[in-house]
Amino acid sequence: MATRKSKNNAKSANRNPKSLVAVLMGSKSDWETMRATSETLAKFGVAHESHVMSAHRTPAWMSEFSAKAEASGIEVIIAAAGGAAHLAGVIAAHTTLPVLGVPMTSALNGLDSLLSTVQMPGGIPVGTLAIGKAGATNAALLAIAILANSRPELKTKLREFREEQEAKIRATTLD
Ligand code: RP5
Repeated sequence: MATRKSKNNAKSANRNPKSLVAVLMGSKSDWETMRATSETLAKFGVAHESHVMSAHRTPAWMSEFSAKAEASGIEVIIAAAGGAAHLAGVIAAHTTLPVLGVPMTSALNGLDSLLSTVQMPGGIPVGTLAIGKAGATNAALLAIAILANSRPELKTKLREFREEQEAKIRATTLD
């Protein structure tokens, strides 16, 4: 018990009191993909924190973190998992904050992760993004869009980002 407590305290030290978004993932193996979430949030200047946190390997910590997230200033939780991907759904059960799920690629090419994340029974929503890196990037953009409802500066940055994408496509030439 003492060991578990000291581990949790060590994890608490990694908390950023300014975080608006928590990026959680079931395994370090998800980080290669979820780095895109963190990088996108950073590009928009959104304070966030990323943790490996598992619904089945650290259930107590996951429950505590998600139950206390809102009180600690978090406004959106992004949860990524692969396989029998219950992380986002279980987190959503502990909070009324918006929870965005990102299905990781897996032994079944992410289809198991997608269905496990997206098929929440009515009542406890998880906004589910695409499998893999596209979903990781879009989870950050959707979190930013949620935050932008009350932050005009973020809305401006989002509009500029859309304009950049449009300019790139319009400038595209083919051989
Ligand atoms: C899930 O199982 C994780 O989210 C990860 O996508 C998958 C495999 O985990 P590892 O075996 O790589 O730790 O819990």
